[in-house]
Amino acid sequence: MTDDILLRVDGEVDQPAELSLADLSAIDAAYQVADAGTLSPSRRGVAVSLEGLLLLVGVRPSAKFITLHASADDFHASVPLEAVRGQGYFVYRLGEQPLPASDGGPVRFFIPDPDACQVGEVDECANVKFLDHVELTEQRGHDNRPTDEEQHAKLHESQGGE
Ligand SMILES: Nc1nc2c(c(=O)[nH]1)N[C@H]1C(S)=C(S)[C@@H](COP(=O)(O)O)O[C@H]1N2
Ligand SMILES: [Mo]
Repeated sequence: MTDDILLRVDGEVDQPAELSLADLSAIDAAYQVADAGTLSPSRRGVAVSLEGLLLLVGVRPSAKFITLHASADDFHASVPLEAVRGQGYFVYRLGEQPLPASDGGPVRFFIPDPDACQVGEVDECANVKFLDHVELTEQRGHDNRPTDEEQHAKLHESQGGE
């Protein structure tokens, strides 16, 4: 395992953190999911729950929104924390390596059963790939998810279509 920083977590937390693959792997086993395929059949890799991460950084009661930043392709989603607590995961590892980019790695946020894109706040678009920064805030943060079907179709086209 390398010591490269995969994920920065900051904002309304007691202990802002810069987490490597080893750091994420060291989160208590109670919060780890050894095979993301058990969350959703088409997924693979090791995941850690949002709860596990929030505990690690000491999330403050003032944190009302979670903003998921992917600087790699400038994609950002901000959702009410309550809406994803208990159902969000970070898939971060495949074997001893970070999750491959083909799976949305090195880290991807994953809600196993989201609404379809644009239908709800916690939609498939919020399953942010190439995640490198998680921010907990009092107010909604940066969110540039597509807001209409045309933008959404373009986004999917730019990623090889789906
Ligand atoms: N960084 C990043 N994450 C992203 C997107 C994106 O364009 N960039 N697209 C979103 C959309 S619209 C969808 S439907 C899902 C698709 O993820 P999948 O290909 O793993 O199913 O990723 C979401 N996460
Ligand atoms: Mo999508």
